[in-house]
Amino acid sequence: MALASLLVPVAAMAQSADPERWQLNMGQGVTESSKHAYDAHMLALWICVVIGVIVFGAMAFAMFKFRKSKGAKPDVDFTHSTKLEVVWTAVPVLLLVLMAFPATEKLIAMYDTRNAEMTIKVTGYQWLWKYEYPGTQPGESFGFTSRLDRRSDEIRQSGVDARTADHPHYLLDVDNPLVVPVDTKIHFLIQADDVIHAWWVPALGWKQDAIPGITNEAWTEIKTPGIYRGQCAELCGKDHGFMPIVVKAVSKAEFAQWAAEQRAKNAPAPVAPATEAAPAVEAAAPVTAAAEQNAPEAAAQSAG
Ligand SMILES: [Cu+2]
Repeated sequence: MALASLLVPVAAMAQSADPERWQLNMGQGVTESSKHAYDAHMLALWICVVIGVIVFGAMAFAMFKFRKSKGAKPDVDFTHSTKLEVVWTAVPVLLLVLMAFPATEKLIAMYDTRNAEMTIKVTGYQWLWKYEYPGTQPGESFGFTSRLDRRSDEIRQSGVDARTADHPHYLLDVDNPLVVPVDTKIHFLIQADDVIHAWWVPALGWKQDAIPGITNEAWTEIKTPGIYRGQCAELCGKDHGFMPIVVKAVSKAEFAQWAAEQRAKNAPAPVAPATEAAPAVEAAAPVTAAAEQNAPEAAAQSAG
């Protein structure tokens, strides 16, 4: 009973996409792309299992059936078998071709960013992420930076063993998570400002390099609301391990409300009343006129 009550908060905190202790297989994730990656992985895995059973079964059978104690004699004249060589070349080629068809189809789907409903710009910095939500109207765009949470930072700099520090998401938490709506095709534009980083959230099923001077694309459509964690996946300097990614997928209504709050926060300060601004304009005018008057003189001087 006591154990059960201990486990409940842990289970409530865990998201569908979080890895479990002793998990052997890859996670299924929460998007179409991650499902595709999982399916491709399972197809390859089962083909490997069948090959493994056949090859090791044949070896075991041969070793047991034709053993020396049963009077087996080695065939010292055997050099090669053309028939066998054709078979063991053709079978792997066929298998690879068979696997290439679904893999190519999935890869094309993974890069098809058409018909996205919204765009998010991701920029990698040493060592934080910047997220921008570009809008079509003035005042609609907003953005913010997302860096390692203070608690993780304190633990890592304190020198204590992090396993004793009681932080459920040590080094996998940020101050400002990337908030996205569920059931929405989101187009990502990914780049970097200094060195190469890589934006990677396993539950989304892809990883994209963030390269200075190049804008890479990706897309996602998260089906399940939740918190999905990832990390920079490109060795980008001394704090490479301290620039986690947290994606918070919420309902469309919740996202709209959050976006409105962000826009309000990002809005420029109210314009000063006209009575105060007017003298400044008047004061600027004579200066401009004087500059114009001085201009021919200055030009003559520099020519001379
Ligand atoms: Cu990085």
